[in-house]
Amino acid sequence: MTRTAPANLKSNDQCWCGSGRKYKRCHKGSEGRVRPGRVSPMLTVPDGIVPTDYYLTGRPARRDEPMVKSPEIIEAMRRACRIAAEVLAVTGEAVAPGITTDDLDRISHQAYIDRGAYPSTLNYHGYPKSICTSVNEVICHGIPDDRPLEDGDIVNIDVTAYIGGVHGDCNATFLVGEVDPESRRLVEVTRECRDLGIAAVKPGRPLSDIGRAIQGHAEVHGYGVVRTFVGHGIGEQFHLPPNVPHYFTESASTMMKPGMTFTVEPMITLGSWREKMWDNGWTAVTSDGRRTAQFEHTLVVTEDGAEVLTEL
Ligand code: EYF
Ligand code: CO
Ligand code: CO
Repeated sequence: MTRTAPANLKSNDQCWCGSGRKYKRCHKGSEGRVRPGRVSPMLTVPDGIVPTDYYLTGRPARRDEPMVKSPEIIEAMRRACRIAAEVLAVTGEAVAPGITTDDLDRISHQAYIDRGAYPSTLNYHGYPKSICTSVNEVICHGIPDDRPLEDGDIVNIDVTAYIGGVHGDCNATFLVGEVDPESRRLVEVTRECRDLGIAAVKPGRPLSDIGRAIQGHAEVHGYGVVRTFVGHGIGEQFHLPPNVPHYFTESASTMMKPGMTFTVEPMITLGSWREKMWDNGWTAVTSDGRRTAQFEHTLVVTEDGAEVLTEL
């Protein structure tokens, strides 16, 4: 199927995509953008895997959980985070033109199971897949579907593993074939933003130091920082306090303490940092259709900085 308009197509002509609608009411202005594809049925996990409390219901139970974790929980998180990092590496190795994001989901699903872990996103608030795959202008929560990756795309793969009663969360943006220099630079600087954010982690300092470091580096390069989606506390639950903004705000006044575990996962944009949502209710894309990239680690605050738990 062609993905572009014939050069002489007029606004009131029938759209090239076969929808039967006028071109101006259908694809005009959105050529080259990612569109939702077909989503395959939800996968299951075998009996040997200990699932989360939401596997069957889609509703995580909310429990009180301290931001500062016990040494036992931190040790369990080291294992969950290592597995998440391995699943990310295995899935990332499969990225190539022609593979669908649904194929990547199946590869990751098997990789979690091979390591005894449950894919934390599976049925989390009803989310239907074992990873998120966010292509080009998709900021986050792209649902794997039947769209084949194209030469020149960038794709973020977000992996979270649940094992031993705790979660580990990480993501990376991968290049598909030959990628243009502007997108390659975006991906490189986004990784630097994540790493500068982590370098700002210090006990006795406010969480706002992290966003200050990230926003400063992004803006030097003329990039935007997404505000709606933030890093999060993580442990026995996938998401819990504190929120970790990737832009500077005085409201991020929680002081970092040794034993706190949270993610740093900046989403950096070539253009506008504002998002809009797809009709599927999950997927956020940039409001201007320009590309965006993301990198994520889970870390624990130490006596003098941070220990990154999702590094291989
Ligand atoms: C209820 C979801 C719920 N949320 C966060 C749930 O932290 C994450 N990545 O680093 C992360 C991943 C996922 C996630 C996957 C699914 N969800 C998403 C969007 C809307 C929503 O409403
Ligand atoms: Co993640
Ligand atoms: Co996360």
